Amino acid sequence: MNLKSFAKVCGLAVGLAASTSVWAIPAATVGDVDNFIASTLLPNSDPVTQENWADLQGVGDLTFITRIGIGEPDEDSGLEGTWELVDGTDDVYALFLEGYTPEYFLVKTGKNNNYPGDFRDFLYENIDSLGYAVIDLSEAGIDNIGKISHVTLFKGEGTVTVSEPASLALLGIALAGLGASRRRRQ
Ligand SMILES: [Ca+2]
Repeated sequence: MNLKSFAKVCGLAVGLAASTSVWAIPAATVGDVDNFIASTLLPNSDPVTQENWADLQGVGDLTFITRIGIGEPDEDSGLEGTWELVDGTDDVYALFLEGYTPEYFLVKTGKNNNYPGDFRDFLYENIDSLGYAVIDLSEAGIDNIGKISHVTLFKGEGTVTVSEPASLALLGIALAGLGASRRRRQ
């Protein structure tokens, strides 16, 4: 075998390895299946369009965080992820959310021919392990995992994060102020 054909065989081997991009991951690592909320067919995949629709699904006012590309990096965030089959299942998949812990996420797919309506936008509430999106394909009506193009992450409405020490300090300042104003009045 000459060098050129050896390089070709190597290239083929790398290509095969890359195409089997689904690996099994333990359920204990990724947590429970996240709550499927609603699906639709949006006119485009703009995050603003997605957020406006998500806001109407009874989950409060969501805020766009970022987007993770599947199979290729997202053009804006540069983030890329891979779905992994959850051990012991045949259609539950998990995606590591690149260190983000969103309360909600939207899965954007290509055509879903096997399901009525051909919905391509699927909204989930993120539960249990917030670092992973875990979805049941048949529950939502997604033909196969390879059809997912990207996942959009959202912050929930009730997540104004004030830490305990900070809120106690604020309460302390407020009480001190109240005390001071009472003393001035006397
Ligand atoms: Ca989760």
